Amino acid sequence: MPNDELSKIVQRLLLARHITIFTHKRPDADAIGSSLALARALRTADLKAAVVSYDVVPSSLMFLPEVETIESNGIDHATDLFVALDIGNPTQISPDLYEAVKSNGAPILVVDHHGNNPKFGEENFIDDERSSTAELIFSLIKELGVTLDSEIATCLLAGIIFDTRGFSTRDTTRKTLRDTMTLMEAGASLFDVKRAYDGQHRAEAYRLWGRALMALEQDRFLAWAVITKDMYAASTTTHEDVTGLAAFLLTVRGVKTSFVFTEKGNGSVKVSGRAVPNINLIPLAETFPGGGGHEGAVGFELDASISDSVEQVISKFWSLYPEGLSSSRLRLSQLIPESVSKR
Ligand SMILES: [Mn+2]
Repeated sequence: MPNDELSKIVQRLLLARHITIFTHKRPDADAIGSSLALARALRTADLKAAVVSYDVVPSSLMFLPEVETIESNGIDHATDLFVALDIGNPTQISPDLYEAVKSNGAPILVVDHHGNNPKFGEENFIDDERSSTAELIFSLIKELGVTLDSEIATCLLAGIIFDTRGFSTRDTTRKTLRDTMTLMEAGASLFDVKRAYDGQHRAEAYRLWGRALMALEQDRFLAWAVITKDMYAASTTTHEDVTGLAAFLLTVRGVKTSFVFTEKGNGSVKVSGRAVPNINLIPLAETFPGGGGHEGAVGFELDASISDSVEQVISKFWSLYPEGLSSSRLRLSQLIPESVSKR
């Protein structure tokens, strides 16, 4: 029962003298929002707590209260308890950070909502039916007996809104919406957080998306796009600017699954996959190195050329998943007027 796990976690937190919270590499709003909310709640309960991230916090998350308190220069020696948040697998932790955690040696408590979590903590509060780690941290903060303030509420609401893509994922439940209402009553602004969600990308990111979308491919209910090294190099984009394109491809009419292939500097190819409810991409992701995530949102890498990667992933996809209703193959790039597609 998750509730037994929850009370064990709370007991451990109450007995700790210095708690350090960390999350996955390339942290997102759920990772950072949940961490900041928990740290503030623990401090409200007169416990000593810090958030550490060796990775840069995306500029789009700078609106989060107390984001400036996140430490990037190592773990406090006094740490006697770690909390690992939103980490579906230890491979998603920055190697330097994980080494520092292990050499410190303090126990790790895991709070997460990824279904394939190997439970790598001494205690594990994991519920893959929750939309976000923020929902779990909300339960934890209630169990701690800490009253919500607008800062905690804003951080938790950010986790919920970003991870549910604005309340549009299957795991957005009535509980998610009830939590949202409670967070709004505590002072979080749905409008401000949703504006931050919608405003994640710079113009430069959309220019890159535009180049990728010019060559968008569709086969039945599958759509994919490619970002080559050259496209990447031609702009000043970063990983942060590519995030969101795969989810955007799901908005193409009739599309149920999407992939974005990004060619990296070292020659490997990073793949982001997104799917609508009832298509579980985890089995596909797990056939490739570093593969994992949620049913509808996975990532993995291939050590192959971009065209080989596309070929491998697409053929693997059709071998694992039933075909769609329509069998007609449509290349969207053929629909783009020549004068436009040559630009
Ligand atoms: Mn999450």
